[in-house]
Amino acid sequence: MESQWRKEFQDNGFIGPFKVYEPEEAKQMIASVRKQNFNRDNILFDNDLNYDRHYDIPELTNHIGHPRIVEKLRAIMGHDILCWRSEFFPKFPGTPGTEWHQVADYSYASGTPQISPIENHPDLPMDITVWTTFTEATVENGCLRFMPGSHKKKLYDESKTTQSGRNEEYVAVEADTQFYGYNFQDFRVDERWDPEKEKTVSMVMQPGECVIFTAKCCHASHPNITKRNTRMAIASRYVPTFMRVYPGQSSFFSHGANMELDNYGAVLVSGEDRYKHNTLRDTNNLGKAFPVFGK
Ligand SMILES: O=C(O)CCC(=O)C(=O)O
Repeated sequence: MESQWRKEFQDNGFIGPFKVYEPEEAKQMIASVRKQNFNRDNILFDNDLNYDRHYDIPELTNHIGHPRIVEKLRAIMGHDILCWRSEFFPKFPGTPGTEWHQVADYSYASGTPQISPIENHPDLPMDITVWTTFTEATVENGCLRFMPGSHKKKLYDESKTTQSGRNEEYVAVEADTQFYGYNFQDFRVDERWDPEKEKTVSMVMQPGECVIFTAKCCHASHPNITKRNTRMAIASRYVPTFMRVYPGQSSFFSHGANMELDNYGAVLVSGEDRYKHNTLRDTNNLGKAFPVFGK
């Protein structure tokens, strides 16, 4: 099974969907997360972006290290794994689809890489996203789309300059652009290239399922054309321990918000950290321990 996951991931750039939670459990979980979202007392980054709520919402403290997620990550990225970020991805009725994008080091956000390798491991992905939906994700309410195999080509260049998003004041999510304040098409290597002409896959998913992908695989989502059916997902992002997270940075800017890194630490969800070049946290902001696979 492990080698099958690895092969499929290497070929396509994504695998799934996989069940993490029963649908009913997922729906209850997201109802509780949404309620706790209003309590900002123990939040890590006090802004509207909802990055890294695994530090103050206990369900998400457990979610990022869920054994059904980590067993698959171990198959494709080795055993020493850090969770370096989580993000909320709601898609509300009537909102546009997320535009096609391809991300290697997240420098599109401010011009500075947010992750960087200290060693060359061509066989291992440098960053993996696990996107778990807590509602149905359908073509009508905005499920994800992938371009199989596109992680092997550089179709977007994050180091290009852009007029939108970078260092701008807060831009309400999805107000103006289809990439949360940025125009990702500005980063296309070939400005004549039209992603809609490529072969794509729509990832229809049940509540409680996850899809695992490298952000180097071009991905997007459909618009939510429903009247009252919100799609709600949480992405958790992982790197092997040889990656440096926010290298040399005490804060970073992304999607209109500034994040101070004073209390930030990546979370070891599996294996060991032999490198010690990242600050780690083993408890959340409520003093609860993060789960580590097999312990
Ligand atoms: O949820 C979406 O629409 C986009 C998600 C995404 O781009 C990501 O998780 O990297």
